[in-house]
Amino acid sequence: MTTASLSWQELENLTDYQIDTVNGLTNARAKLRLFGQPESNVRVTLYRDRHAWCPYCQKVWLWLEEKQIPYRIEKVTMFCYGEKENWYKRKVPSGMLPAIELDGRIIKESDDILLALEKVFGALNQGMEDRIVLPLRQLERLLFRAWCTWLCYPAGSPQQEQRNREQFIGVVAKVEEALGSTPGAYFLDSFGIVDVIFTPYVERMNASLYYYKGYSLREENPYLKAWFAAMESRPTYCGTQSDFHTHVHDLPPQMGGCWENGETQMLINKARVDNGPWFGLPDVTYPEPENSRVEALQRVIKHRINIIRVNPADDKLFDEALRCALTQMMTGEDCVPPSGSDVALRYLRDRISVPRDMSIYAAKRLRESLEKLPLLRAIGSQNPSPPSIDATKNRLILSV
Ligand SMILES: N[C@@H](CCC(=O)N[C@@H](CS)C(=O)NCC(=O)O)C(=O)O
Repeated sequence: MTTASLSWQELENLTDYQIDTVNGLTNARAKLRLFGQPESNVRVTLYRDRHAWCPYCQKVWLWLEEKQIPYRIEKVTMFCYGEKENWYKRKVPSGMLPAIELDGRIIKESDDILLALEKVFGALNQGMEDRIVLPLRQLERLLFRAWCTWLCYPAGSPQQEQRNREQFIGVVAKVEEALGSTPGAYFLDSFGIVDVIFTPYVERMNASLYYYKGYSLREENPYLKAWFAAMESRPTYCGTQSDFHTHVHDLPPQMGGCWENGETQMLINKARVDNGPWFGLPDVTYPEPENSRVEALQRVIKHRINIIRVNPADDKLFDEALRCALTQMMTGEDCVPPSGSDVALRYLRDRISVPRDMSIYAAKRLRESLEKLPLLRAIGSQNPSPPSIDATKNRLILSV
């Protein structure tokens, strides 16, 4: 059944989504986190990237959230997305992220930050320099290097590509062994610092290898699969978690390139991450929360003026198409968008950034509706294939 698009007012009436950014669950929008404590308890400011993308920032972010240390958040632009703020360069001349200010003292380098935080607030179950932690930290760096070698350099020959793959999988076997040697799903007997250290890059490895190499880290390794599921049982991790679509298009400008291997499975995975269906991808496995649609709707409504302004399409045309997509998302009824709006809808589809703009399931719902409309229009069209994504422009929209 097809329906007419709802007005903005009618759409607004369909969402009551709101979160407590300060005292509620982990979220990417907060500028202050108190965990129920008075603001006078704040001793830490975390400087992290505006896009909630930086892996080293995620490590410190997750630690602060797990320990429930009250802190402020200052967001800084990364070099590849714009001008670094002068006020930040005065504090940290290199402009590198993350940094913290702890009792007025600036500390850089994520490991030094965690060491300094541990000294003041105590360890997150285990200390960074505990005898049992150090070899696992080294293993994380080994895995990181094997991943970079496979993903970020052209192999030159199929034999080299195969060697790089085997080298990575060899280190993954060591990670599986470490995970398998403890009674639970985490790296040590209980959740702790080692899980925080592995999280940022293992999440990015899972996304990038699925897309660029056709290799599903999470599905092919039982202990890592259980570890991901255990991490997803923690609201702290879920608040920082990104999706495949965001990661695979954010990584190349950060890493200096990611190399596809062109294999059949890789091509299938790539098409799916870019064009959907996004539900069922191994980027998330906990059940979809009931409020994912109302969250997506609220986030778009809040930023709709900016979203329409930056879209290359005519404002009036895109306004109508966007309301159509939101109507479809909320009512489940097909709403045929105005002709000529396909590129505009996909432009937005490719710029939703998780978790910066919204949570992982809200983004899937929104992407699905933005993609469904061009497909409706494409029935009978001669050229329904979507435009390719320019990763360097895969930025900015909803965040303020
Ligand atoms: N060794 C540093 C690495 C930090 C790092 O590489 N940060 C990147 C972002 S992930 C950065 O600040 N790049 C500068 C920029 O993009 O503005 C640490 O552990 O903190």
